[in-house]
Amino acid sequence: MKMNGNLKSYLNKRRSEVDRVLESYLPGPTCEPALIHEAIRYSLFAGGKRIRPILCLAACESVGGRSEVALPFAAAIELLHTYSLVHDDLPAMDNDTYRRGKLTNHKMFGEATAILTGDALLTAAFTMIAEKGLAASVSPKKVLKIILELGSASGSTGMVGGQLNDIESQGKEGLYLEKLKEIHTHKTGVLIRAAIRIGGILGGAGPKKLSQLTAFGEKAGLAFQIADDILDVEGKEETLGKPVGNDQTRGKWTYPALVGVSRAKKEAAVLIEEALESLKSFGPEADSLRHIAYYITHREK
Ligand code: GRG
Repeated sequence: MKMNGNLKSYLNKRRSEVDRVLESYLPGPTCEPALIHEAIRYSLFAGGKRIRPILCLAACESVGGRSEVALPFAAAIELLHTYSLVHDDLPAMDNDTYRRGKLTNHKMFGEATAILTGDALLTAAFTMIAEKGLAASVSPKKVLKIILELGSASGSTGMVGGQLNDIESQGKEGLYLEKLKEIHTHKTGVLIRAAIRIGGILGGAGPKKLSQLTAFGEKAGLAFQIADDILDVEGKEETLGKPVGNDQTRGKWTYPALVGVSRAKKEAAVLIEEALESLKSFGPEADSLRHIAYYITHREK
């Protein structure tokens, strides 16, 4: 199914806003040491969808907030996400050659530089939040909340823990759905949920709205990874910017491996329905968020 024109232009507009903020925040490619800044920019501006920052902005709008306020914080989430991709591609992890249609960071710059690129991106995410938080009209308490959200989502009990379980489970017997859900939720879902919660916090959500956004983020985050699993089976290499079929070759635990593509699609669709249900008390300000939920399971990359 094709994306509708309004959603496409919303995503394009938001993506260029995020890119503009990142472009002006980061040291230029000739700033010393030039190699690290070139390597950071290489992976960051390789054509990612910017879905996490866009979800953050849409969540901010959904509770009546102004997306300009959330923009620098949303952009910082992309720095952290790009670190995870650069490290995920390393020889010690997935050992990938292509990402976002280009050679992976370590293939381009060498392993040591790629490790440092990831480290620098992760550090820059928190530096950017602190720096932009100081400059913005956001209260220090909110800035601390954002740091807490992002730190706990990406650390050992969040994304890093999920990544470890993903690696440990590869090629192992005894695959079962609850375990797979747990891996997917931690590896991918928690950062997506954090992006949405951060948007909600910046938009001024009260406890009830924030917990509804959290429920939305949990469902949408898991659906995002199921869709990623399906794209590895059914996607097109030239659209995805990386080879397909990698998960199967590596003996990864995925939804299609466990329940088949058709049931995986149904599970993802049910999760999106449930995610949308969490937003039922939200007004039309949440329409962008609703449309992005639809996009999660209908995207081609
Ligand atoms: C701490 C050494 C160390 C490594 C961390 C945590 C981690 C490595 C990697 C994260 C795991 C990961 C890559 C999960 C997959 C999530 C996923 C679906 C990534 C692709 O995201 P998209 O589709 O990609 O948003 P673009 O390119 O559009 O940004």
